[in-house]
Amino acid sequence: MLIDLIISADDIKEEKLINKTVVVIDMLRATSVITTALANGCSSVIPVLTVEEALDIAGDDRERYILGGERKALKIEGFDFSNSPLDYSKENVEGKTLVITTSNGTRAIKGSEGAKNILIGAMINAKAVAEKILELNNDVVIVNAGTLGQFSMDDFICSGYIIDHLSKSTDIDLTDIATTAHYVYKSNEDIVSFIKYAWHYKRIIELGLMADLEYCCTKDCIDVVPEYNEGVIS
Ligand code: 3SL
Ligand code: MG
Repeated sequence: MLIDLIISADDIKEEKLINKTVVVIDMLRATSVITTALANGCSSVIPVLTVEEALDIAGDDRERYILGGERKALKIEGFDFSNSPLDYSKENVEGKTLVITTSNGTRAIKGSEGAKNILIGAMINAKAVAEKILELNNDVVIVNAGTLGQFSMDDFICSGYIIDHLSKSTDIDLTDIATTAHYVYKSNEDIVSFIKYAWHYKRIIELGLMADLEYCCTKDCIDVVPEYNEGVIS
């Protein structure tokens, strides 16, 4: 099994994804939100690129649809919830369809559409993602959402953690960048010692969202692996 890694949504090259299992990671915070919502009984998640698309899909049916996401890490006007995974409690999401738009995460998901399978990964479901990858037994490209087209330390170390799980269960071949992600994780198993230097981590601290950070950095607390298929994550 060969594992490669792409460092941001802007760096996705379609030809690298063909016939591959892709894992999209935006641990701060979009893929943590999606995983949490589905674990709490949300029926499905529709990722979209723009606020207008989200509003169009929900239309007047705000019983069936909830709108979530962010711009500049803040809740979008007229939306139900922000991009905090803690908003997506059972009480808020059960039986609803979440339409979500975020700055990086949903772009990375849509940008991965040429792949064979698209899994949604984060620290909170990393072990379950690794198990699903083993079951699919295919070459893997880990797509980091990154931050505004740039490399993001948080997504990178999360990739290293998933690779670490895989390395304990099967023979893996790693590209140099995937080896580096694994090395970074092995050198910082508590992860916060590394992530605390990330630009986006500091932004979330500035916003006072410490509880989000603590939650998003929790390892393997959810065993749901969301999968994106023809526009819908379930
Ligand atoms: O970029 C994204 O998709 C978001 O997860 C960013 S934020 O953490 O909500 O700012
Ligand atoms: Mg992010």
